[in-house]
Amino acid sequence: MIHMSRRDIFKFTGIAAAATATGFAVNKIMASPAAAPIKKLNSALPKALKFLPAPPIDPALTTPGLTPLFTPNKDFFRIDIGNGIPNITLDTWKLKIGGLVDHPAEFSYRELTSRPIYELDATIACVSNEVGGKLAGNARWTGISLDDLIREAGPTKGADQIMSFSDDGFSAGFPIAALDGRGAMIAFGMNGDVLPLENGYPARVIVPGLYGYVSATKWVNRIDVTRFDQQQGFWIPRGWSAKGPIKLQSRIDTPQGSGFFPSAKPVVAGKNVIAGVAWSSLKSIARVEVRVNNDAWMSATLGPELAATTWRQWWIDWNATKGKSSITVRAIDSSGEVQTSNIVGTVPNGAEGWHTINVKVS
Ligand SMILES: Nc1nc2c(c(=O)[nH]1)N[C@H]1C(S)=C(S)[C@@H](COP(=O)(O)O)O[C@H]1N2
Ligand SMILES: [Mo]
Repeated sequence: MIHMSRRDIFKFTGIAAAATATGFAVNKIMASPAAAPIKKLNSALPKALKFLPAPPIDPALTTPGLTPLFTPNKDFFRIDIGNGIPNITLDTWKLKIGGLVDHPAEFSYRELTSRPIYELDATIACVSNEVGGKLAGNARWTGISLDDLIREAGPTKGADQIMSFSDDGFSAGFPIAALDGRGAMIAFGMNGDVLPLENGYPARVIVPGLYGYVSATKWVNRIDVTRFDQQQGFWIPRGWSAKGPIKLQSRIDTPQGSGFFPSAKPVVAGKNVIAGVAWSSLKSIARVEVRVNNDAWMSATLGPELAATTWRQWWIDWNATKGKSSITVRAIDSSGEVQTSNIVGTVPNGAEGWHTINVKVS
């Protein structure tokens, strides 16, 4: 199993993304034919039939350093296998549904977007996210029901996997059992805008509760109903698990640990706030606990819950005393599962362990 390849690719992608941010790669993308329909579409995100309620006031507005409830599209993490963004023109783009089905089908963008559209709040995460890492984001997605599309296609007996494909060479497979009403969708929109090119324009798969590498195909153009024992998604032969439910994780956003961030904002003795986010697969975050040094665990205040499958912000006051302190967080889900302290690496199915930061208080 080649574990490093994924990591290397991510590094590469990170560099590519950074280059984009500085404008280096942007010209190339903008010059491609795909750029034209993007502009046209930006004013024409199909309207949802079913809107979610307006989001609550974001606690991040009053807690400096806390991750926003919704991740702005421009700040959303980005993970690609490094083959670039397929050159897609909306007029010719099609989504094909096939494989082990009675009624294979093919849809144009117009056909897909004239189906009932709804909104979904979901946090997506990368299996490569280290404990305390930033490879997770929360968005209000706009799209159509994947459950319905596949039901209409009529999976044949024995089929157990939904495989999606894109022209960059990526593919991802997840259990057909996840089409259980949790809201799996073909998404066209993200946080009120047409999907950004980087995040899968014109359409991507979103399945709440599953890591991106098994589900969240961007620039999707084909979905096959298959079997796990016959077909594998891109990352599976490269050392990653065939099944990838998101693990229970929590992260401290503020203060910043002095180890990771040499330039971390200094912590001044006295009243401070410790804050961050916590998320799980399909269960609500019921409690978040924080421990300073070897003191007792304290329960943090939880932010609003958008859905069981979105992250939850948390925060707690901290009266910091001069010297070095270590701060640890752990989450407890609605079934009572306590995030484990056992340290597990990202390979093969996601990191485990508590996020601890060390801060110097002066
Ligand atoms: N076509 C395509 N889709 C993809 C990928 C990819 O490399 N190519 N990466 C996947 C992985 S590993 C993750 S974690 C998510 C990340 O989605 P984002 O880049 O929108 O954050 O996209 C998934 N979909
Ligand atoms: Mo990922």
